[in-house]
Amino acid sequence: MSVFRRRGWEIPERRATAESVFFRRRALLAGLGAGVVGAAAYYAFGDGMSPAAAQAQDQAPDAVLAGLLPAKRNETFKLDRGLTPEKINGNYNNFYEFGTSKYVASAAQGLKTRPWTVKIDGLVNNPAELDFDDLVKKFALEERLYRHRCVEAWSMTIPWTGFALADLVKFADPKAEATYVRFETGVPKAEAPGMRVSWYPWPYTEGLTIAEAKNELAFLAVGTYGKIMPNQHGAPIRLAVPWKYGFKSIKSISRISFVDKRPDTFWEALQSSEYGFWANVNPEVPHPRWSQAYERVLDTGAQVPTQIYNGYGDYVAGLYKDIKGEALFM
Ligand SMILES: Nc1nc2c(c(=O)[nH]1)N[C@H]1C(S)=C(S)[C@@H](COP(=O)(O)O)O[C@H]1N2
Ligand SMILES: [Mo]
Repeated sequence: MSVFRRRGWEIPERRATAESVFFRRRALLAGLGAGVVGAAAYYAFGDGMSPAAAQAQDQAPDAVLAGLLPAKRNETFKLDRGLTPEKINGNYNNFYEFGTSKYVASAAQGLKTRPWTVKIDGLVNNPAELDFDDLVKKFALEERLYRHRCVEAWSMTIPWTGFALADLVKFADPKAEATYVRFETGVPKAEAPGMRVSWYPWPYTEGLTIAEAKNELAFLAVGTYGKIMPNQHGAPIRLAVPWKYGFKSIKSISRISFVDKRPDTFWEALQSSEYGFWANVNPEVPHPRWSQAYERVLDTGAQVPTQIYNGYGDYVAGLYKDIKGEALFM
């Protein structure tokens, strides 16, 4: 367990991530050096939970989900490398609501994931507001081994347990006018020290086209390594769209809206010249500040060539063949 959480700008340079560099630059630009320290003086988190709430959380474990796990592996999805060890993946995360470093696992334990409501709304015939435990019972859970490629050029492999986003789209029964799906993170500010940093466009949001959402690769994950998903990976429910850069895979979702306009996304709102709506992985299109040709594999540290669509072109390349004049790879 990490007891000492460094602030982004204290990370040794070899570990500093592109996103933390960006964070620091924003702080300087905003002239908020002192404010950043203030905003980051949240390390004594945990003060927000009343004894009653803490007790309620103890008494409301993830019993429903636990009863559905482990789910059978869907062998369709093969990896070209080994699985990243659970301990490595669970201690190297990106979850800005809990801070900008990669060591947010212990801060994320302050997130209460029960009760948790997921709202399905917008241009659908079947709007719903479902308790997570009711939602998860409606769908057939399976395990899939996926690669994950962060825009910062590190990657992992992970066994997700969850269900196809396409199944939820079917359940929502979108109207013909619905062309996009918008996702919103439901982490409350009181439980998320990182959200005190006020210049980020909270809440974290993401979006897909309807066609992307119906693609068989798009997955809603509720578990990892055959178990209930740890908070730091985005409990109780997060997206996994492995052909896109990692920031598209939004965590701790509380609202899924079917809309007729391209939704704003957190990273695009923050820096549209660097992080776009499409964000499909492509080794030949560099990020404005670094190459995307290679990726550092978590655990082994090996530098391996990145693949177009992160190796999932057979599934998704067809989605983009008729789209012209769009920045599909940033
Ligand atoms: N709500 C929310 N979702 C998020 C993020 C975040 O900061 N907040 N970070 C994204 C990024 S950049 C990555 S690489 C992945 C990391 O997932 P992991 O921590 O499970 O590896 O989550 C994505 N989803
Ligand atoms: Mo990322």
